[in-house]
Amino acid sequence: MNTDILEYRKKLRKKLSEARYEHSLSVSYTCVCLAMRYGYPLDKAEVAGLLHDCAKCYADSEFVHKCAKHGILLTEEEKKAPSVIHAKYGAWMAREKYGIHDEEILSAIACHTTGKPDMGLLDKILYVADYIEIRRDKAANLPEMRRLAFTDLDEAVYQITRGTLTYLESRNMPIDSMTRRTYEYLNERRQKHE
Ligand code: DGI
Ligand code: FE
Ligand code: FE
Repeated sequence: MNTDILEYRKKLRKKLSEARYEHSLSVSYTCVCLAMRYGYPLDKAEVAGLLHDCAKCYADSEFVHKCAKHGILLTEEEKKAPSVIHAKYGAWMAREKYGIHDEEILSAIACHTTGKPDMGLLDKILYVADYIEIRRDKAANLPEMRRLAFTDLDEAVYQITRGTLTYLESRNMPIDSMTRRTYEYLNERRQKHE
C-alpha cells in the first residue's frame, strides 16, 4: 500500500470543499481505470487524478497575485481567463506542497484544463477523466464520451476539446490560446489520418 496517497488525501480533504474533494477522488479512480485500459502506471495515474484540482482551495481572483508572489509567469490571456490558472498553480502546489517531483504527473496537472499540443498518455488520461468522472452531470454528451474514453482515448480528447471551445465561444468567454492550440493541433492531426 502506498502510504503517500493516504497522506495526500488527508491533506487535500482539509483544504477542499466536500464536493471538490469528492470530485478529486472520483477523477483519481477514473484515471486508474483509464490507466488499466491504456497501460499506464496505476499509482501515478491515481496521484495525478487526486491532486489535479489541489489549487481549487483558492478563488480564481487570488491566482494572479499568488503567481506573482511565487515567480510563476502568466500570459496576458491567462490573466483574462483566470479559471485556467488553477491548473498551472496546482502543478506548482503539487511540487512545493505535496512533494511531487514526477514530471509526467506535474505536466498532467498543469495542462488538465486547457490541454496542450502533443499531450502524453497521462496528460490525456487526466484530461478525459476530469470530464467523464461519475459526479459530472452537466454535458449532454457524457454517455458518449464515457464510452469513447475506453474505446478511443485520442478521439475522446479531441471531442472534449472541441466541445469546450464551442461552449466558451457560445458564451463569449475569454479563450486561452493554449485551449485553441490544443484543438487546432488535434484537428490537423485528425485530418492527416483521415
Ligand atoms: O476544475 P474543474 O471544474 O474540474 O474543470 P477544468 O479544470 O477542466 O476547468 C474548468 C473550466 O475551465 C471548464 O468549464 C472549461 C474551462 N476552460 C477550459 N479552457 C478555457 C476555459 N475557460 C476559459 N475562460 N478559457 C479557456 O481557454
Ligand atoms: Fe480543474
Ligand atoms: Fe477537476
